[in-house]
Amino acid sequence: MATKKTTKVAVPAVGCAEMQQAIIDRLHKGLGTDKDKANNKAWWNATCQAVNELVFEKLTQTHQNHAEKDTRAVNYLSLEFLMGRLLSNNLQNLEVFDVTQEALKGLGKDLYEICDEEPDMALGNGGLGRLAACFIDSLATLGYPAIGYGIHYEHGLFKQEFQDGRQIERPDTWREYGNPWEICRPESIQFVPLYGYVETVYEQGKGSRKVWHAGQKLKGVPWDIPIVGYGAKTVNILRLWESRAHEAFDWDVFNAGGYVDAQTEKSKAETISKVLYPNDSTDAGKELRLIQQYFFCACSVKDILRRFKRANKEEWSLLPEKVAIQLNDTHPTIAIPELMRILIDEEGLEWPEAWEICQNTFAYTNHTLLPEALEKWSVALFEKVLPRHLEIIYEINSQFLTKVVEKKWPGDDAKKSKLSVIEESQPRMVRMANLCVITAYKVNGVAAVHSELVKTDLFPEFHELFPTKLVNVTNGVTPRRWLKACNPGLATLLDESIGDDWVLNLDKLKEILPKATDTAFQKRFMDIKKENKVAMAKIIKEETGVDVSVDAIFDVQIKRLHEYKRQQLNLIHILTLYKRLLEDPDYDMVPRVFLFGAKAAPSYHMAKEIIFALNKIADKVNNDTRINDKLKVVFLPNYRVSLAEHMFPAADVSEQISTAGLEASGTGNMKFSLNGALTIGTMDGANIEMAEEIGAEHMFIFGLSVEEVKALKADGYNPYDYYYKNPELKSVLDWLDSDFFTPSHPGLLSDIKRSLLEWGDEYLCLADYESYVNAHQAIDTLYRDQSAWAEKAILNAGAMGKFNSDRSIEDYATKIWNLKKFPIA
Ligand code: 26V
Repeated sequence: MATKKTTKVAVPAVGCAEMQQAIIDRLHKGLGTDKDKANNKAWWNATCQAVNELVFEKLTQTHQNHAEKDTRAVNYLSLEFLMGRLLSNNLQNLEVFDVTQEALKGLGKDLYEICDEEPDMALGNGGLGRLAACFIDSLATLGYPAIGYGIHYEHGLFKQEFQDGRQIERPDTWREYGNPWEICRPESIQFVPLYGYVETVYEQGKGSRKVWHAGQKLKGVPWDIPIVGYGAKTVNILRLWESRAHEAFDWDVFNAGGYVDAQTEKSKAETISKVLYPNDSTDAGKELRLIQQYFFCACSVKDILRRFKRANKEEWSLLPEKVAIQLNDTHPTIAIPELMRILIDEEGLEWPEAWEICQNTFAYTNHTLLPEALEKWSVALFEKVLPRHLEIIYEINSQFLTKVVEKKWPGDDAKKSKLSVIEESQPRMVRMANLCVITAYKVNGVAAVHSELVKTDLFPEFHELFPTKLVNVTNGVTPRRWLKACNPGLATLLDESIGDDWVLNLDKLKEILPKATDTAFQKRFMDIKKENKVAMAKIIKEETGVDVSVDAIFDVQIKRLHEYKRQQLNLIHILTLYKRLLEDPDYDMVPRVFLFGAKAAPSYHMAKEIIFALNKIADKVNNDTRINDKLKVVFLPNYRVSLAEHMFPAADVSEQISTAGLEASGTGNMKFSLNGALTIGTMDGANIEMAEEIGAEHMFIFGLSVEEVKALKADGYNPYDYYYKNPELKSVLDWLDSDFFTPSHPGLLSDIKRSLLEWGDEYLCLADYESYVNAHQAIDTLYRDQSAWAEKAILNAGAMGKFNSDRSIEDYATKIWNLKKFPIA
């Protein structure tokens, strides 16, 4: 095979001996231990500290560079940053991975084992949080001035265990023993008012002004996590706020003899940043979650304004030139009335000027069309917790309805009530998405089809009012983590074949397309996949005790558990295969391993039932000697970023099977293809754009399109039509009522059948079933021809250039942020 010379040799900032010395030094001077006594955790900690010495220098340089040039920066406000582990990523991005591996090897340590000691930073639920993490990697890599703002949760997303197949949630304790990556910045502490009342103060000659007398104050302590761009030309920060009690308040109570009361106040205050909400469930906690949102927005806005004032004094009209604030979903919407409040109540601006500034500062990303996912807060709760903000929201709304809506649709009360920030329901509610769309200068969806649906279905009237406001920025993933770091075998093959600059320019991957039919390249590609499957099989054995053959097709569905993502459709297909095997032991199929990873929101009953059913089916299938190991089902517990890093590279088949129109984008779909898996998927979210890039003929596309879904729903969908028409479907659904999978407990899996029949099958699983089964048959047929399979796998990976988060960030920078690069070197 012709190999290309690498275009760039990474020049490590340190040599092997130097790195060894740095690690040993940190063991001695940082941790008070030595190489003979230290356990792997201590080695991990010492290695992180050694890496930090390189990081902090770059961090300071970046900071000075941005301050000197008074650069425009983007502030990415997000309740979630699903970072995963940082050591291996930082080593990669500093281009010292190999040298550190060598250094540790010389000290008798394996770098991969050391990296495995790191707890995941699981400060997010799923796609939205991981996207934020990919974006801050890309922002730093591209040299853009940017800060990520979020919450320093004490407990990230819960740890998932299974007990008798059922999900049990345990607290996540990622920083129980400290975290070497974070730096506390007491010099940038902020104070956040809450509760209380608003007084209107009249001043002679000046008119009136509002004074908010808060009933409580929280202290926000910032923790900075350096974000190292690839090549280390920029190190930005992720600033996470931790809530503490305001000492002054504590001391008053304390001095009055109320030590115990003071402790209660303290622990109440600390509750605010205690735990990440599993926010994809409908009954997310109310008051605490609102306070969380306000707490982090208030700290962040104050921090942004402090920096602005340092460079620009009180030239407030310059704010939109210097500052862009991106709202990651509606969760940080409260930053809008907070900025208005500060400009008007504290800085003395008049309403029109403050409103102009706000409208030119905020942009908002929508991540879902699901109506139940659009945030609303009761007016009464707002009034209690944030009385001044409610007044401001009323005023924004009133001006919008009278000046904008009334002008466009005079006398049309229906339009007003639909577009109003206040929903006149019982109880009255504040609609956060409406406030975002009214204020933001740009609103974006996250994939082409999603952004179109935002215009046509979600906000059609807003689109009429503001025809240039709604735009698309298709999501992407960072190739540093999701290819270079997690799949070193494939990364090396790429380096050797097309040079190593694909890491920064993923479009380069298309240079492998001509090699798709090259048998030697195919063999290397498939050998790497096999090695990754061997590694995954080992993890499966360790985690679940199940033996799987690496000659089987690894068919993987990893994502949050939600009915719209349709893990239950995958389940009924598995039952179909199992039934065929039981009815005909010679049934001809390529052995298949179905792998799942998913957490269900703790209060989401059906999602938990689906996990339970899959685990019960797995028990039965994996121990059934009649089927000759042709079928295995494995549900890996505690799906998380670090597990995903093993699963994407080992997958043959990627399940992207949401009901068309419901998955805003998906980003796992991109990670799979990038690592050479073939997609079985609906024409939904980013799958559609992937099909454009790859060629739909190199994917297994099935099911109803967005238009067909709409038409079927409009016609009145009846799942029984499909149940009675397809005897195989009927028999697998009826199977769920038996005690076959839950011996002597019939009916334990019946809710799944009920949801698909009696309860109306909201997500159209039965309508798509036949087409899904056929697509799986096509997978089976293709896999028998390993060369044809390899060809398609290579065509998939080679076509992923577009789905680089660097491209997404360049799109944001040009279409929304108007941001310039300022790398330090
Ligand atoms: C929230 C809720 C809350 C109420 C119950 C149902 C439900 C379902 C989903 C959600 C999550 C909404 C926000 C979100 O995580 N969206 C994801 O964002 C990803 C990054 O843009 C995108 O790839 C996923 O398609 C999208 O689901």
